[in-house]
Amino acid sequence: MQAWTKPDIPVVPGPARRLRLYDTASRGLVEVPPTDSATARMYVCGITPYDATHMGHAATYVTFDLINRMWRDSGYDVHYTQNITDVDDPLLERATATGVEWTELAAQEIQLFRDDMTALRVIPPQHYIGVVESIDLVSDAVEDLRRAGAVYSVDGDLYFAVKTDPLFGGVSNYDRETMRELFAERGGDPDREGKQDPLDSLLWRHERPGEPSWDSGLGRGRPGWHVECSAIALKYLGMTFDVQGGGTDLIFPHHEMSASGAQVATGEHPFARAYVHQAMVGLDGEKMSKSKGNLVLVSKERLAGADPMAIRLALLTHHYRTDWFWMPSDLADAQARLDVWRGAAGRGSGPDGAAAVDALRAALTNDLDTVAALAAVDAWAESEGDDHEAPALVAVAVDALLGVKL
Ligand code: 5CA
Ligand code: ZN
Repeated sequence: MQAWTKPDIPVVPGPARRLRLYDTASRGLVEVPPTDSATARMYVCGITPYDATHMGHAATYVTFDLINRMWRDSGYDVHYTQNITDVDDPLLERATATGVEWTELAAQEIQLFRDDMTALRVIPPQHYIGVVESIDLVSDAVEDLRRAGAVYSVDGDLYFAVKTDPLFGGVSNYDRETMRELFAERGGDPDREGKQDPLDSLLWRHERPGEPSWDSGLGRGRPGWHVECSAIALKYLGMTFDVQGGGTDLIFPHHEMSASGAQVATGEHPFARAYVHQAMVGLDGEKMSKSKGNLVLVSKERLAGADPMAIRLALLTHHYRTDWFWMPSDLADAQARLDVWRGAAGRGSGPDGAAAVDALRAALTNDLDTVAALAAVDAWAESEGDDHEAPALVAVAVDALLGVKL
């Protein structure tokens, strides 16, 4: 699938710093990629295209964009893959409810997402991969699991037996009770009769009347959710890539299951060196979600005249590991900050530019501390100085590292 337009990414003078990120699996900070690697590999779970990009999605993709930018600043060759869940229950349900062809709905929403990402200056993945274009890849991945003895059938639907992975549970660290609850909440079927373990997850859904399906060696049907991400990540990045990313709502079951499936299929581990999760953005006291409909949409704000750079700055105001609620005043506050920064970047001189850039790098490489990063730029913008190169230098760093074009 075609991704979107790549923004210009200027090179920032001065020494880069090594990025440390919080890893959900080991519950601590890790440095990725390893020091002897020239490449950095990242997989971020993409959208299910049945509604427009909301601020929660945007926060997620901007967070992983910062990782991409910090790695590039360090000179890594970044390999970035993102999927699109362009066939799944919620998409099919929405298409039926609104009387739109499911393929049409997906195509529209994917295009809107591309436009939003372009406006927000998010660097596109090299591999932007839909499930519909990956049916053979996914069915081959299920075959690999079958050869590993990890697959069984319930009335023609194929399931992954979690007991075949001795490391199952190692991504989320949740206890079984929590896993069961979250599994039921997030698309799983713990109570289905005939399963060997309530947590076993669907790999291949046998064809149903009125649903799209494809021929495969597994019989006619369509892929389950988790195996799509393990199959796409393994093909385009390979095992033991650096960062597996998404929102905290994907920790379990999605990232747990994708990692397990890949580990059992390959006999290797870990799936990813770090599992990085964006906290939830909400509205009016609840998680922003397409199913609840409590959305602030990037495209709507853009149409209403919001500067995409102010939207991006509003998202960066919060640390990615803190849940937060979108407030009506957020955009105006971000616009005011952007105006101050733009004014400061347009001056003839300012305080020490190299020091400001180093403060920015120090904050961002410290587990993407955007709160400290924004404070560093504020402090620079609000003071006077006689460094004539500083305004241009800081503008370049804010563009390359924060993705905010002044
Ligand atoms: N297609 C799957 C992943 S394979 C999916 O979760 N799609 S999604 O459209 O529901 O979400 C897209 C991305 O946005 C995911 O990484 C998800 O974790 C993240 N996300 C969804 N809602 C929020 C929210 N309210 N706050 C922050 N991130 C969110
Ligand atoms: Zn995914």
